[in-house]
Amino acid sequence: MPTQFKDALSLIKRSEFAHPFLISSVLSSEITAVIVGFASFTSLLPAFRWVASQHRMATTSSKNARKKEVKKETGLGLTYKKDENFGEWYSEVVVNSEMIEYYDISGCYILRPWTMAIWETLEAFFDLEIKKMNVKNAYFPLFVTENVLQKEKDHIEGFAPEVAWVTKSGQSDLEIPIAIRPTSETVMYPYFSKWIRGHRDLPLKLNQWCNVVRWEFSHPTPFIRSREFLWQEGHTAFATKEEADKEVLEILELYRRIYEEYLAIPVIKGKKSELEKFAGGFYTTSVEAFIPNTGRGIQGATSHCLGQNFAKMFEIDFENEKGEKAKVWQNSWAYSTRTIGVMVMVHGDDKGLLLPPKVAAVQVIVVPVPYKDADTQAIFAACSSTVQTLQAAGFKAEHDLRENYSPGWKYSHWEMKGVPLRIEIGPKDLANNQVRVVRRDNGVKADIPVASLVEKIKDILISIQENLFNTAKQKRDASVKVVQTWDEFIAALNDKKMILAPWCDEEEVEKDVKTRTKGELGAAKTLCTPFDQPRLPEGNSNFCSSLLQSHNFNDLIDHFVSSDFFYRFICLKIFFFVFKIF
Ligand code: 86X
Repeated sequence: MPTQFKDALSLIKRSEFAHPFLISSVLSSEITAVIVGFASFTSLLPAFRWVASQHRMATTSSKNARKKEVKKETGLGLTYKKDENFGEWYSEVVVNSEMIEYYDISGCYILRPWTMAIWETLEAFFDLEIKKMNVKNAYFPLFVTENVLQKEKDHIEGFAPEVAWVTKSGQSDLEIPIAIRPTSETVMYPYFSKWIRGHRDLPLKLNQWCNVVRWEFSHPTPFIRSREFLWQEGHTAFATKEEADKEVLEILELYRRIYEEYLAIPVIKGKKSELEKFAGGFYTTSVEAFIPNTGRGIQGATSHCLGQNFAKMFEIDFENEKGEKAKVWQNSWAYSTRTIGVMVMVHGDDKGLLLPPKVAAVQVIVVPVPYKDADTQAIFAACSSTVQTLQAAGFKAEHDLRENYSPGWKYSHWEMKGVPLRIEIGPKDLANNQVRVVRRDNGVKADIPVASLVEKIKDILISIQENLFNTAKQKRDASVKVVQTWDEFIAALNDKKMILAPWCDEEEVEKDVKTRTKGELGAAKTLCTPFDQPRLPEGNSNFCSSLLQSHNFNDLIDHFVSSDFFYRFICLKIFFFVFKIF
């Protein structure tokens, strides 16, 4: 391992989701198929009971262990700190905030209501927007036969070990095993071929909200890498390349809005390199986010132009206006529940989850603070009327009137769950006709007159949403390093930076960077060529040659110097970004 990576690696080793791209081949030969059996419900009952009892045993013993641990620490808080043990912190936050419950199949997680509320908010936004674009929802089957799946051999080949198969029904083998969809190109496109005849059948724009299964072998992480996940997959067909190109960017803009406007996470829009694009497609665009704690970029969502590759394989032809036979131009695009994992990682802190108001299931939690001799009933009534006023004004407000928990316990509980704003109502507030508000993002407290409740709460929630985005952007921007030489590149990589590096768009250079940065846990890879290219400093004509010289690409320099140059971003072990020089 190159010594310059020792530091970075020690950081990575402590982080649980850091391994992924690196050890993917280690286990892949062990299991190549998943067997799922069907059986009648009654014959399965004893098995269900057994699973249930095992599960109770497991959760009870781990609960006891956890109780002890937590007690030792803060009473109700987290055992791990975000900056000290990011991987453990993440697992603890998603569970303690009641987003995720672990399941007895590795890589599969229960998405609890606190998670699903966020997913549904994103879904409602995206679904409305694509309907404005005249995309229609459909639903295609979960299963696909081997024949159909293999139809598109080239792109399936690399993915084959991830495909899960159903091979049995009860005790008997199925005549032909059927695969569970890892993505739906092969499921849908035979029907695109059937449904598209003439130019009047175009464009065909379908989307489906569904689950997919990819039996990954690298370290599973809730939301970020799970074996079953939820997504939307859009699949569209056009008569012309121009229409397809336009849609790719329209969808990418919706993905940017999901991250920036809803999840308060800054992303970089750009184009994937040939090496990193979806192999079956023509070109791939993406939004890329950054996780400061790991120093890694993470692909947020992708919008592909498939060109006519799939049209050739699946014979998706149409008669154009001139009466000639032509092939359609296709796109596909997806975002998944990974969005939620990125949100947890970017905004969460040592108190737990931190939800942007726009996606929070509860935006305002109202907690009564009854002192000994106070009029508890009046305080409870004030809490109820506060909730009513806020709900009537369109806010997601709830109260926590449970009498068996102290106000302090409730504060920690709702902080752990990431509720952006807390309202406390005690005797003094009642007397002054005010409420006390406490922000989850910065802990700032204020007293608000009941008369101006709605406007004030609105302003504060907007301010929290903005603050989360600005804070995340500051951290992201501070993690971007523009490099000029290979030495700077390596230094920045070890410093957990996302790197903006010049690149000539040559695959050899990209592969060479991968080889040179390879350690036990992986290598740097390109993230994208950002569409927004930075203004370059004056007199940078040596920029690329400097990188290339120290890179031992002397033989290529003449060629590169005479061709277009690009700036690229490179990020710790995994990514580089590309900036084009004009
Ligand atoms: C790539 C490509 C594409 C539609 C999208 O990114 C947007 C929505 N699909 C997905 N991909 C695979 O094609 C794939 C195929 C198999 Cl068989 C697999 F097991 C895993 C896969 N993972 C990704």
